[in-house]
Amino acid sequence: MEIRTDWTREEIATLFDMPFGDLMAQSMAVHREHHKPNEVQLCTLLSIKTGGCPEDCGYCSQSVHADSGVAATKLMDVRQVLQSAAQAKDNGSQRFCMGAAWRNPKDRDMPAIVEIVKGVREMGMETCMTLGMLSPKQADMLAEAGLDYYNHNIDSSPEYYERAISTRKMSDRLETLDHVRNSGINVCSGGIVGMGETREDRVGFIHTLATLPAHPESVPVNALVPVKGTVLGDMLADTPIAKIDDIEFVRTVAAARITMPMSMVRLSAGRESMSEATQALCFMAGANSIFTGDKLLTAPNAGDDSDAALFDRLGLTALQGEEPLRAEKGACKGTLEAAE
Ligand code: SAM
Ligand code: DTB
Ligand code: SF4
Repeated sequence: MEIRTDWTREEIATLFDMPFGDLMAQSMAVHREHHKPNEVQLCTLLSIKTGGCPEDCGYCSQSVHADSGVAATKLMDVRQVLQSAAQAKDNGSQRFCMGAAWRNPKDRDMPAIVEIVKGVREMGMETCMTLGMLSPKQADMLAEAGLDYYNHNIDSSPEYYERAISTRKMSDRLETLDHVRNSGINVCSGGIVGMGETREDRVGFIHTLATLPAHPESVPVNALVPVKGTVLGDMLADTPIAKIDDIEFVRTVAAARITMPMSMVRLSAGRESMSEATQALCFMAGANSIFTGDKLLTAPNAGDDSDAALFDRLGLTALQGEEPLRAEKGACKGTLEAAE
């Protein structure tokens, strides 16, 4: 099957409009062709610098513009981060993802960040960081330290983006993704569903990702965790649009799987309030990665006990340490032959 980066919005809208059973059959077929269908990657998330972020993302508890009660911290001590990473490894995590509530890292932060990447890699886990916007030089420093993935979400359609965030543009986001790609680090980019956006926006969101010059190796699909004191959390609490319809969420996962066949699709934030049946549909539709543990960055996560029980009931197992899909192999670009 050809890996395409020339999807049109119309084609993606057609996927969203399909009878649900037909859409599931198609996404399951694509998933089974390219991935082990019953294996799910386990990732652990750690907030290494929480709160006090100058950006005004309407969904985020860590923005200084939100009144969410999240206290701002300094960058965590390197040793403390490495201790958490060791614990994650013991719990079976394959990837350690670290997030910082920054608009961008300052150059003075880089030595500690580099030390963290090297330390976690030495433990034999894949490393992922999300630190905000990067300069080409910072991306190169992270690549040289051995960072496997950089997470930087496009979050929604270009049209909806500026309704959710005013302090930066979608083009800033795409520029950082370019720097990451050029440095040779694998790209992790996805977004949030359930912010009050329309289906057209969800189509535009998938279209933007699926028409990047190369697909992101990881695509996190978050369901909005509505946090009190954030613009979107409060808006959703006060209006009847409320939570995203479960079937529409599964359709978004299926569209990601079909249009970006080689990518890991991560069922990210929002699982804590998602039924087991909906999560099962997401895995069937092609999601093959989750965050484990009972906390995301600031919000609660499903938790290891409930995940173990769910995996048992669904016959899912943890994906075991495979080589990361390196960007230079071109696995998510061009035809499948290019990946071999
Ligand atoms: N500051 C960095 C940035 O924005 O890229 C890194 C951390 S930021 C918290 C990472 C991602 O988490 C965001 O891009 C967004 O997709 C997701 N996120 C943040 N708050 C969320 C919420 N309340 N519900 C769902 N996803 C959320
Ligand atoms: C992503 O797409 N989801 C993760 C990760 N990238 C860094 C973050 C989810 C954050 C959920 C809200 C919170 O914990 O504050
Ligand atoms: Fe800052 Fe990232 Fe939260 Fe936006 S999503 S306010 S950039 S921490």
